[in-house]
Amino acid sequence: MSVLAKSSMQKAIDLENRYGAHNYHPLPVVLSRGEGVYVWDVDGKQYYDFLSAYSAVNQGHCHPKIIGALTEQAQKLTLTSRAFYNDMLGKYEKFATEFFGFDKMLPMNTGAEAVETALKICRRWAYEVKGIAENQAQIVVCNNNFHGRTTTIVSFSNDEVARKNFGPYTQGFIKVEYDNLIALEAAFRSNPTIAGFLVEPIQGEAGVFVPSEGYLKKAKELCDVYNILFIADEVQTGIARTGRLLATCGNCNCSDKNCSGTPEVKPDILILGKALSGGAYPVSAVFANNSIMDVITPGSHGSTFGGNPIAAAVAIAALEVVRDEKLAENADQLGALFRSELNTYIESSKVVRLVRGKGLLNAIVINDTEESQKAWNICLRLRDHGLLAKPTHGNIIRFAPPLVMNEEQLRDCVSIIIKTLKEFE
Ligand code: IF1
Repeated sequence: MSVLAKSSMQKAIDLENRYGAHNYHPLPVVLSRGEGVYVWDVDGKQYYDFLSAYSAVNQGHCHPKIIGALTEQAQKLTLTSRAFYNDMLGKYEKFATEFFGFDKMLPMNTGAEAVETALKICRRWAYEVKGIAENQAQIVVCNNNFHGRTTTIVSFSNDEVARKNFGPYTQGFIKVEYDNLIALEAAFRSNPTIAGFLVEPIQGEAGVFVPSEGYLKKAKELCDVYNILFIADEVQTGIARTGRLLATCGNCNCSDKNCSGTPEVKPDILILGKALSGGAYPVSAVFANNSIMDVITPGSHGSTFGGNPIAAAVAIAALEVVRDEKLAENADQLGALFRSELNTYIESSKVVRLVRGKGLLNAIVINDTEESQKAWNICLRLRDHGLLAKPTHGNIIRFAPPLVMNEEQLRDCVSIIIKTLKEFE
């Protein structure tokens, strides 16, 4: 290669810049392969993946069982649409509803679509079951929420970057402060047309904000008192990420040893995406019991790809991996180790204010302003040292590795992170 020739990394970046819409600002690294907790760039350099595609790759990159199910199904039947039955969807629906402990599910593809689906189910339920007058139903959401990118979802976002100039906005949403039961009850009490409460069990984009102990449980109790549906968006927190099968961990029939004893909350509507496929395919779903899900009738909702045979085969395999490899338990143990090791470092750190999170969904807060470049610069150095993470806001770095990590790898990662932070002290 001549000295003037561009690196293959720069070529790949140039192509995206030239031909792709500029809706992202990626870290400058170009990946071409992944396996387990590792990814490799086009020059063959190996990294620990500490983003896991925003918690979609909980089962690790290219898990052989999931890829096996994908390729096997891809050679038999890929898509029928829902105009006909296929021989995989029913199997998947039985498996997944038993796995999470609900009567029924509605399969979609992306997280945002599943959120939209939940909102539609909730509104129908408001009119047809709760008896709210036509077009009056309100859904309560939280400040600093992140639920996706559709026009309705950005309508109730308060992130100006995600929302600005995408109006006119969808009506029917009331915002309350997250982790504030007084504000929640005040909203419920003052408005008889509220049909649902949509909430992230941990706010991811807001900076891995874990609510106070008991918040979700009490919020669900309030929902029961006011006959309001508790809608849990577990697109990011679900599927073992936070050390439990679900962060709300209702009394699902899962084999998670942490789950059976102390169920926290059973949502009325559960939204899953991302790791439902282990990152191999876009698969999302909404779960509810019959009294709610039966408001959906033929023609009222759907999707060409939702519930396709590949998605069904991939999702069954992805959930079996979570169960068989005890990923919730592993995330719980490694997460505790991660926070304890970082807390020890933080005691004498000027750069890091705190570490917070649950299971393997964690973040550190950098001692600088939200507008500062420090978190970004730290991520660049982490990359140089073989670990990929991304800032959320200017001063928060999210750490969410695949859950198939082992203790030795985690300790290696902690030492990379601490070594890097020391360069900024
Ligand atoms: C992007 C964040 C993570 C989600 C919850 C629904 C969706 C998401 C709780 C929509 C998606 C993503 C999408 C990604 C960035 C990302 C993200 F930083 F914005 F907040 F994960 F932390 N509910 N989260 O977190 O799912 O339609 O994307 O499949 O660039 O938008 P989707």
